[in-house]
Parts: sequence; structure tokens; C-alpha cells
Amino acid sequence: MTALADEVAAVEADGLGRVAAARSVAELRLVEQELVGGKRSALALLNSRLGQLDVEERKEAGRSINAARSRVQAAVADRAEKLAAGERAARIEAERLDLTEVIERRHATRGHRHLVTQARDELEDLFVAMGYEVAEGPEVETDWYNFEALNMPPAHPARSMWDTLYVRLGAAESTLLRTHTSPVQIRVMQSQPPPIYIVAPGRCYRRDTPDARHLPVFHQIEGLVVDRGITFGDLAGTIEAFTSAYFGPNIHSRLRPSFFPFTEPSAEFEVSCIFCEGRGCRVCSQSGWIELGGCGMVDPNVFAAAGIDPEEYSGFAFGFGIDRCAMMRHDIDDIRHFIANDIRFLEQF
Ligand code: FA5
Repeated sequence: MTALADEVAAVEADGLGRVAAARSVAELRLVEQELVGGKRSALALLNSRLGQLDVEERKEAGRSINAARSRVQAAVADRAEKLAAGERAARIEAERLDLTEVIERRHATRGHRHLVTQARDELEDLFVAMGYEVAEGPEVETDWYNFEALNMPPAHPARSMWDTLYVRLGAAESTLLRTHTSPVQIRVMQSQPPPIYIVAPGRCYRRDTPDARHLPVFHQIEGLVVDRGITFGDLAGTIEAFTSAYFGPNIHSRLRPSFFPFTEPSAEFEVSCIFCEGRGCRVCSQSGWIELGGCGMVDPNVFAAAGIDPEEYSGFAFGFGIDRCAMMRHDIDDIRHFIANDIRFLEQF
């Protein structure tokens, strides 16, 4: 046995002891680096001295260095596996959540529904009390339901009333995020025969720039009544009943002649601006009135698209902004507060 071989045996014995004693994967990697990790490691330095030996000795010493390296590497791999498993188990234990734990908090607060959700629920309840049912439809719609069936064939100029967000699905511009809840009118008429008395609340999307009264994602509640002998008087009476039930006696409403392709005649529904009491301010764009929605008598072409006989039935429809209703009722002067996630604002309602 050469002196070099003795040194190899000593380095290996010491190394195996340090590998066994390493307490973490990180510490083990340092030991590995020092023993077998590169040109400056203990075994590499011994290897570099082989040139000083004669041929036979060199062969023997070379073999013992290689064997020592293999045993050290095997020991490192084995120890690394054990240490990693232990560390993983410790981490899982440390991250464990006790979901049954009771945390004592002196001022524990309770969360509640967002104001817009509260408004939606209240509006639903109000119409359910008047005999309506609640319907819903998809937020990702086809062009046919959002426009065509509502009396707006392709390239109809009225389509530009709604700045539309399209979805990359199917043929170009065939699928979109609904710009209003009116497509639910068609879906309901297709799925049930008259008499129909429904409201359909839900999220709508438009490429609108956010300002005090607009958000690109907002909420509407649609109403649809189809029955024999329904008149514009029924529509006006329903709007009046809804206004006084939801806003109370201080807010006045009015209908103004307007245009929607799916209703004829059509009207815009406005309430007096509570911020300036009709004098004109930033929120109402100096008009004294805030537009809440549109309404009108269902156009015969819409009945035809949905398969209902306009000779036998008539009906009215309306669509209001739920966010705007909540603003008016609670004196909120900027619709953007609803999505700012400021707990001080949200807590008030
Ligand atoms: C419509 O969307 C029609 N579908 C309403 C309708 C239904 C008419 C049934 C006739 C029959 P309009 O684009 O005006 O109409 O929107 C109706 C209401 O939605 C607005 O008055 C407003 O209250 C609300 N609204 C519209 N855009 C926004 C927006 N970007 N942010 C917040 N609210 C909005």
C-alpha cells in the first residue's frame, strides 16, 4: 500500500463520517463539494498527485481513488434522500393549518355581501313580490342573441350604441361578452310560452372608459312581460311602482322618448339626481337627471325571432343599471368606489 493510498483511505473514512453527520441538505452539499466536488476537492487533489508515482503504483492508487469517490457519492445520495424526506415532513408539519382552531378576537367583524349584490337581491325580491320569476343567461353570448334576434341584423347602425368586447371563439365577431341583459329576453321566450313575467339580473361588459357613472363591467336587471293585452300603461305603472318601492318618496322618475331597436315605442327611464336635487352637477352631467335604464314595448320583429305570435301577444321590456340604482339609493357619487376594494367604503353598507 502506497502512502497515497493511505491518504485516500483516510480522506474517505473522514468523508463518510462527515456525510453521516450532515444535518441538512445544504450542509451535505457543502461536504460533498469539499470531498468530490471539483478540481479543488480532497479526492481531486489526491488524484492530481498520481503523476508522481511509478506505473504500477499509479494504477493501484488510481483505482482506490475511483472506488473511494464512488462510495462517497453513494453515501451522499443516500443521506440526501433521507435528509430531504425529513425536511419535507418538517415543512408540511410547519405549514399545517388547524381549521378547527378558534381565534379569540375582541373586535371580530363579520363580512357581508357587496353593496351591488345587496341591491341585486333587493331588486329581485321586489319584482318577485310583484309576481315575477328570476331568469338568467350566459355572460359569453353569441352575436345572434345579443344583437340579431333583438332586431339588429349584421352591420345595423344601432349596434354602435354598444361598444362590444368580442371573444376569440368561432367565426370572427360571432361570440362576445354580452353588452346588456336583453339577450335573456330571447332565451326566456324560446324556452317557455306566454304568459311571461321575468326579471334577469347579471353582469354586462362594454368597452366604456371608467368615469363617475360608467364601468366596463357593470350590472343590469332586465325585465320582460309577455301576455295578452299588455299596454304601455302597464309598463309606466310598473316603472312607477318599482321606483317608489326601491327609492322611496324622495326620488322622482320620468320616462323620456328614446330609441332601442328591440322596443317600439321606446323610452329612457331617469330619476332625479339626489346629489344636486335637480340643479345639475358633475354626477348627472349638469342635467339634473340620472339615466337608470331603457324600456319599451317589445318589437314584433323580436317576437318573430323568438317564435311568439305578435298578433296574439304583446309585451314590454326594461333594462336598468343595478350599480346605478345602488348609487342613487345610497348617495354614492362615483361608481368606481364599487370596485376600488376600499374596506372603509364597503363597511358602510
Ligand atoms: C340597454 O342596455 C338596453 N338593453 C336597455 C333596454 C332593455 C331597453 C329592454 C329597452 C328594453 P343602455 O345601453 O341605455 O340600454 O343601458 C341601460 C342602463 O345600463 C343604463 O341606463 C345604465 O344604468 C346602465 N349602464 C350602461 N352602461 C353602463 C356602464 N358602462 N356602467 C354602468 N352602468 C351602465
